[in-house]
Amino acid sequence: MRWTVATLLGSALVAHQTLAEPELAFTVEATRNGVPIPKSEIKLVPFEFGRSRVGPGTPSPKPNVHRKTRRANPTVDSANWCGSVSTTPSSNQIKVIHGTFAHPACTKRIGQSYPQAAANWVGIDGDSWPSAVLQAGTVCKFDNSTASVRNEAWWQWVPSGAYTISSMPVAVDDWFAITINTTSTTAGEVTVSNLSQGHTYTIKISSGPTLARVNADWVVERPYYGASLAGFPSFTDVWFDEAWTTRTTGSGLGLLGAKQYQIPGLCGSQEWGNDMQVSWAL
Ligand SMILES: *[C@@H]1O[C@H](CO)[C@@H](O)[C@H](O)[C@H]1NC(C)=O
Ligand SMILES: *[C@@H]1O[C@H](CO)[C@@H](O)[C@H](O)[C@H]1NC(C)=O
Ligand SMILES: CC(=O)N[C@H]1CO[C@H](CO)[C@@H](O)[C@@H]1O
Repeated sequence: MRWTVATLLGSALVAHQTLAEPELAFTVEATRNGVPIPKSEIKLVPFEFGRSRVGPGTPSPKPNVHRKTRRANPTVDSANWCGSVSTTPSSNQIKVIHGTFAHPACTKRIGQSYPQAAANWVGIDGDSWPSAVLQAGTVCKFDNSTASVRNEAWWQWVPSGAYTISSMPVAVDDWFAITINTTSTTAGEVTVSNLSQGHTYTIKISSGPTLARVNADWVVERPYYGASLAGFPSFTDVWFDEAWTTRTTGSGLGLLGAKQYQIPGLCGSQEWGNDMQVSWAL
């Protein structure tokens, strides 16, 4: 199955009037326990994320007293990202990034507006390279004050629109593995797997917005819907494990010493060796 901006993004374009939609061409394959899922059963739908690059924030002048850092990582406040970013020089780019996490249980947060959403993802760029982000993960959403939670898998190559992988069911505590394997700054393969159940979706993108491949991201995000930030729900701690990258030369990047983004009053993260905990209570 093959979609292009012209065929699939028609409705997304309406929701993303503030964003240019560069050419995005991709195909999708899926398996369950190694057996191909028929193309007729593979469903992706545009999802109204706005942008996922990191929002405005200022460097924290001093450590947040509420953040029980195991390591003395640099911290930065953000409007929308909670988690870790490791950065590599442009002379030694990231090729593959990987991470695992369990999809959290989300609950509506009193005092936050609707929709509320929290997105857990692994991705490349969006920090020191703000022009593009290639990312994939899961999200919990409360559409409005009466709707119950929806848990979904998704991927996005910002600034193109996001896609919900609506045929991939997601349940609380399901373990997900994300691998993004770029073959160039404009092409790559995104793999989203529910480890125990054996669902694997592979999205092969032959053309996307240009990455710099300098930021490795493991993030829980307060997404934008159109131009507005979603409300941010509460969620059980998200632990990113098996965090690694490969690079053009030498060893890859992990979480050690990574910059920690936090959303003041809404969530924080801390590194524990090469694992990272994101908590709404930090
Ligand atoms: C909120 O949810 C209710 C019930 O599901 C629905 O009827 C209504 O249209 C929704 N409102 C908005 C603004 O999405
Ligand atoms: C990434 O893709 C390349 C080229 O297809 C392949 O040789 C390599 O094994 C892949 N790496 C991972 C970690 O999937
Ligand atoms: C949707 C789906 O297939 N979910 C499965 C993911 O893996 C867990 C085990 O961790 C299963 O319980 C889920 O059914």
